[in-house]
Amino acid sequence: MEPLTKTDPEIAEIILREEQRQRGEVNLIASENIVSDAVLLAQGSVLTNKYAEGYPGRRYYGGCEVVDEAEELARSRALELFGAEHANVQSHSGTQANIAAYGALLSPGDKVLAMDLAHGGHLSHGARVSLTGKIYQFEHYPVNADSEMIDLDLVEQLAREFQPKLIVAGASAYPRIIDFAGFRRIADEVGARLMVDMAHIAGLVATGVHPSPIPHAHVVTTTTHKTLRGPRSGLILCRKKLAKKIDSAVFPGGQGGPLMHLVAARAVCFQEAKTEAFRQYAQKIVENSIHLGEILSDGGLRLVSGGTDNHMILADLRSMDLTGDIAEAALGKAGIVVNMNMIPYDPAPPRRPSGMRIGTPTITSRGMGSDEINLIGNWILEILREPTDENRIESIRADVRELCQGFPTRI
Ligand code: DSN
Repeated sequence: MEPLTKTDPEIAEIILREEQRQRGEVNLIASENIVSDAVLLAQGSVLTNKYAEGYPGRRYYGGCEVVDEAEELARSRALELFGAEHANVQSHSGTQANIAAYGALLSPGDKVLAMDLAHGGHLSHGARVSLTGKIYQFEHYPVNADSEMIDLDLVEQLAREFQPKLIVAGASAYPRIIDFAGFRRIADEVGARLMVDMAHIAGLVATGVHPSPIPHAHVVTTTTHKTLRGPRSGLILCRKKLAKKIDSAVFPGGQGGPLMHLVAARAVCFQEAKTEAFRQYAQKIVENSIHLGEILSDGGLRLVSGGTDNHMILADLRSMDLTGDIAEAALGKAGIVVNMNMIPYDPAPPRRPSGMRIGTPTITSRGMGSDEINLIGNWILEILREPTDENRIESIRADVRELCQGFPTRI
């Protein structure tokens, strides 16, 4: 930190304060995690100095022979970890990966069927405000109104009517197992390809804690920083016969030079995710999530779909006469960080939605388990019952700080 403190004390101080914030709060943002020092080191390394447009052995710059090795390692480790045929490790983010996958599989104006953003999908799955929704013709499937789960009969019916060229499975706010084999059956029936965006569950997939989409999908995209606990970046896995199209859609199709420090950090993350310790970690994420869901549900908070099978819980705050913005702010004051979220068939607007999303990847990385989940669950319930009780919130804030002291954020 010293060179940074000397050159730029303002940014150094911001980084230190952010580290303190992360250390002193219970982070329940479902899409976040904390990376290992090994990932941090690779990410903050001199590899950031290198331009390497192209792919290993076929670059547009000299001096790439060393970083080539990093990319080859990242690619081969990704293949081994997920059992895929081809990996592209250059997408800067999940959205970039999705844009590249569409570019490889579709022409502008082609039809795509994906999950509705308001039902748990993602902006880059064809939301009107996203470039993806402007370039391609998207139709969206909702979840079943009663079960609040993906209804493959409904997906099939929509697919038959709409005749998409591509079906997208995957979500950013969906707490249940996704049946990728079922999606593939529907794709085959209507002559579409299947793309799976497994960004949220990649760490669970890598460890067998969630069924893998790899045997079923033509293309799988993901981020590497959520349950997979790697650097902030994207990854595309595909069948060999699509390799050239995918690689060309990433570079030069949508990006210039890859960020080689992040390519190396991905390699580190894939290495870590292969271990038995990581498998146990992924298992524990889900155990913690189920346990937290039970406490909240027993305390009167309605869980969308009735529970969870993965790392996240989607809660319907109408069961406590609250909206997401109010809950997020009240919990935030106590150092419990969540995000407000739409719930399926939400009658409320996105800035004041009826739900909140809660995830356990970060607290599980910090080593929290059953005892801590009991405390956190009960604090959440207390705050949701009395979100304006500033005294109680302040005293819970102190308890949160004390709890956090025992659980490091550097791993
Ligand atoms: N914004 C991420 C999430 O929170 O799920 C997805 O890109």
